Amino acid sequence: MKYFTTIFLAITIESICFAQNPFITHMYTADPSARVFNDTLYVYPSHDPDNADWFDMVDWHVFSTTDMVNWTDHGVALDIKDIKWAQKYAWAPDCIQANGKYYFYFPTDQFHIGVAVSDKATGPFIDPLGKPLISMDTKGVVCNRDFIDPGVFIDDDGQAYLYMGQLVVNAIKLNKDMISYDGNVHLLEGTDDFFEAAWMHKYNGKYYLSYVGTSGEIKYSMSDNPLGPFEYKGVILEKMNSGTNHHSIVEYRGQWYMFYHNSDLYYSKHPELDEKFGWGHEGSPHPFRRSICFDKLYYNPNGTIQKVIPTK
Ligand code: FUB
Repeated sequence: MKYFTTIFLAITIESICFAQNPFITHMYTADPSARVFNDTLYVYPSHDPDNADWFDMVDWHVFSTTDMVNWTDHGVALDIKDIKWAQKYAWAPDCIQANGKYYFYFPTDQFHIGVAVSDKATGPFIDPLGKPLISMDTKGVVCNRDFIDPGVFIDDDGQAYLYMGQLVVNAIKLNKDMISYDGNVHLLEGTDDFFEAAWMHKYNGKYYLSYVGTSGEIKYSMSDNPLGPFEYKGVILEKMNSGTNHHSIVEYRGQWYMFYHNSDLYYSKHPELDEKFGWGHEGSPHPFRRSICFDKLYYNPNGTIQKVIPTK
């Protein structure tokens, strides 16, 4: 009995300590790319406008924490109006540290991927190229839907990779300058029902390509090589109530986390149905006013990933 009471208390304390979701509540956010720079955890999400009825996002904010409880909103780090070649759709970004700078990769217009640079993790980020880094019509790219969702990864040997695309994972090897690439586009094999949101991370020498499948779950495949071929391993997170999902996986101070989004913030503010579209209750998700969440992620001894249990 004492044993079960101890387990129950441990689970209860864990749930209370991590009853943090959604963790940004003053604005709608989605597509969280979490990164650790200099012992601070930063999150680079999309920003869904308060009155959004479509993915009509115009800017990107940066958030940070050092305790996974208190979050700082550093404000707008980049605005679509400051990218002269882009028209619209400030969708899912990512950011990485290299060469003593921070490189912010972002999609626009549903078919371009750009890069902007800053001396600080929180921006402001400046577009150094004056043009996209790569686009849907670039030689070698395969994309018959949107060309979106850049996810960046730097391997232990210093080689940087950028993954992107919808329905097909396109990957490029970035040059040392992080704002150009070697000219080749690689198409990754070994996903199951890949839709979007490719995210690469490494654990115990293995490469983990996680992504959103066409049915909305977050799935993953593993390989011994960052360009594959990969082997499908399973589902990490079941479909959320937000229509889309988009995640990242990161280690911070010895604990692994998965970041993702749902529509719980909208539900908490609007228990009634949205008159125009009928969104606003559990069975009818609001796809354009999303909220970012995180939960702990655990590996099995053989390196496979345990399913993440979303906390409220
Ligand atoms: O936020 C706009 C789009 O929705 C993202 O690019 C996708 O990953 C999905 O979350």
